[in-house]
Amino acid sequence: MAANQEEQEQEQRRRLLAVASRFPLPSGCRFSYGTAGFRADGATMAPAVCRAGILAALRSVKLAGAAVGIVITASHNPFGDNGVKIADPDGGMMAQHWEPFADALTNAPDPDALLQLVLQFCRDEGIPLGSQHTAQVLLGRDTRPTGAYLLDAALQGINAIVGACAIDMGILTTPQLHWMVRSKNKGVKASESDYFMQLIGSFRRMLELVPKDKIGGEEKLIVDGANGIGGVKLEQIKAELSGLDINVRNSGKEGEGILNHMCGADFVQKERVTPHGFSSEDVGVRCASLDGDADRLVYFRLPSASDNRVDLVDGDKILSLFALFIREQLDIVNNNGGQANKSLSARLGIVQTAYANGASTQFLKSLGLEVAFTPTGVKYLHKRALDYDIGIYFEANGHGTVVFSEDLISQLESLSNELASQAPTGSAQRHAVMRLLATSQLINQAVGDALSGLLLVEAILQYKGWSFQNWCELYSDLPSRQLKVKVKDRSVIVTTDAETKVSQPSGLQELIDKETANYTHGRCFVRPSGTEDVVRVYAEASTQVEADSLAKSVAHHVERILG
Ligand code: 16G
Ligand code: MG
Repeated sequence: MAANQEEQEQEQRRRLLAVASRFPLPSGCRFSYGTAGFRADGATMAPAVCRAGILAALRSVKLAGAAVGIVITASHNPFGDNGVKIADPDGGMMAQHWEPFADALTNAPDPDALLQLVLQFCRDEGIPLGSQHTAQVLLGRDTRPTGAYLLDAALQGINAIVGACAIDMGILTTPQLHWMVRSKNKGVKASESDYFMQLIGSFRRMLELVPKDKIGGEEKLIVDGANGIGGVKLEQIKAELSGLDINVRNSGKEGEGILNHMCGADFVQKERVTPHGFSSEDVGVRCASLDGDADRLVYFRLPSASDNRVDLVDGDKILSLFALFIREQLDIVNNNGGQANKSLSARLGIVQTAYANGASTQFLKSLGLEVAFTPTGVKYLHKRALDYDIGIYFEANGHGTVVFSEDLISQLESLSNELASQAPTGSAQRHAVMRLLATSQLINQAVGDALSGLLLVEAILQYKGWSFQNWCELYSDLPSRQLKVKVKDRSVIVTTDAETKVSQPSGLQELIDKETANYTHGRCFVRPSGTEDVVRVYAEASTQVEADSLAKSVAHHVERILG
């Protein structure tokens, strides 16, 4: 072994031991890389965040120096919590097969155990530790008070890997950081102003393509920013968005309220009431709500001044609007009144989870669309959506996006060029192609992004000349109920078929089937939560009373069997 290489390996060991002793794991502390990374009380997170820094740098070394991302946020969770998750070079979630190592690394009890784990893992994975290599990690954090201190822990973790370079991208929404990682690895401009320019520019192009007879709809929109980073960013870009009058509430400014407290997409979707900062003066106005790190989006409207209950448009209905629009554009491209001489072969697919309201699935199927199901969690939905030329996925909670295959984008680009020379015959077709291209630019294809999703919703509503009411009327949600059951050990429940069936403990699925059979349009499933120590029960039926009663009786069975 060359003397230089040996020195570097020693240096590598020394750095890992040193950083691990600076961030000891408090005794009794255990972290698990769940559906959304590591999450806990912000004050206890430094050891986990430091180790996530080591992990991200190793991931980048493994992937030949491609940029990897770290986001420090606890999303919709309370202000005192914090968390960390890693973005892979394509801007998506870290590959799942690294999660067991993430857990082991984070729970390594002492510096020597940590060093041995890293060395063993690097041998197993063929990671050239300590020799000539590079690694780069982009970091972003939200507005939480523990953010700066945790950022420092992450930087120390990254710098513990020889050759790694950390780039602090600042205070960002989660999807901005994912977008930057993706862009950087594609070799395109990846700064925050590039992100803003892409959103603003493609939104403008979408509005330019609105048919003239549709112009002049409901331009006013009130946005609940959850007192988080999404509100701050929206304030920054709203002046540049002509054709839309946005008023941001819970914008994160001093004195407006507490992050995620009585506001935000999670609150509105679960409680179905207006967030803090809204009043009877807002009756009838179209409103949207972001979560604390702006990767979830829901819409709502206050129908009457007599109470604060809202009409909710959740992720399922956002998905339905996107699917309808994209399907329509593809039809124009391929049909164009029978005159089409160029056509596009595009497989359009929808991905949902068991939480999707049954009425939305039925609506999508009635459009002739293929609907696939995956377990809960963005990493599963996103991966499945990549199987299509255009894959649209959403969770009911408002997290989702649209992904386009590279092949389809190049087909669209060449079709757009060809049709340009055939105007005016090709113009309707060409406009549809341009709308699809603008959509692929406007939507954040790395991950669900409330800001880009909101602009796409607004552009589509204007294109269709639709009011909020028209959108609500796409279909009527089936009444549903969600319950949580506290049990001794939630891992006893094992599910299959995208969480729609229980395979263990035996006998439970038969009981669920028996209860469900008592209700018209009854549907019910149970699953262990990935983020809380509870079992979740979801039930749907044709009336609210029936949905409540189905959920309650199944929850009783779960309680009795798992105690
Ligand atoms: C996390 C997931 C979200 C999922 C939720 C389910 C990401 C980025 N977030 O927030 O997709 O809906 O967990 O929580 O993947 P649960 O397992 O407690 O029901
Ligand atoms: Mg979030």
